Amino acid sequence: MTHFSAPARALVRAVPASYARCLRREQVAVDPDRARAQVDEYARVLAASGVAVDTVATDEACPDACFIEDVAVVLDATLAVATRPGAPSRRAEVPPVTAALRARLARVDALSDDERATLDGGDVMRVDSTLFVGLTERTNPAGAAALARAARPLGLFTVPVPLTEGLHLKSVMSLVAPGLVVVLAGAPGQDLLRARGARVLEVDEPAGANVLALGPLVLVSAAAPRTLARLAREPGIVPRRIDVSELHKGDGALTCLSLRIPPPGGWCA
Ligand code: CIR
Repeated sequence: MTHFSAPARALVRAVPASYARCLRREQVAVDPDRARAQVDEYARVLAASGVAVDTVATDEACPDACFIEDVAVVLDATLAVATRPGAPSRRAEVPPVTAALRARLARVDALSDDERATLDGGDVMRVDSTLFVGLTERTNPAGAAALARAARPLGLFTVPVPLTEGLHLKSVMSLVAPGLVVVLAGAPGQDLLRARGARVLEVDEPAGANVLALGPLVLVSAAAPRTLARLAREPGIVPRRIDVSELHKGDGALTCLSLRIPPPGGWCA
């Protein structure tokens, strides 16, 4: 069985000027330049923590391109699954990222031949040998079932988590460390997490529910100071604050800004 690890590599994608037209549930104004600077800083923090960061060229025709996590699921150091994003406007993001993954992994599989199957990477949360998959506006049961088929040969068990609110599963919960998950208070699925042996830390800040675990170092949004303080009390966790406010306006958070590749024999958040 593979072990939890910091990523060896990460792919990021710069913010296009068209980010001003990104999908978002509240039509607040977004500033692409500010968002770009925040993604650049995010990439610098990953690199400073020892992750080899590669940038996939961005595309002005894809306003949401910086949310690269949604277009693939990296299952281990050898295999990724390219997704079929639930939002049709995001499907053109998939081919260039698939090509970048093909240059770095032995295999990148397509999700499914069934064109009705949709899956966003933001709906997939790995906790040890379980993949929790949000059933949301973006990910449907056929998409979750296709991922389950791809993951089963690796010994990964898939648990669907029906959600009625929140964009993605990882908008309301994310891995902190092996067996430890932060969850937005009141979010569904907590019983499913506990049934699979996970410990749940409830947080009361929406931006605190999406943290990025890079080994003991855990990135926490600057919009979630109470979550940062709570994680600082967890043994073995080193939380670090990072400002992604302009990405929050586009319904994004920390995990969605990169695709992480573990070292051989490892898995990562
Ligand atoms: C979208 O609506 O698809 C983007 N504006 C935000 C995607 C955020 N992705 C993620 O949390 N994994």
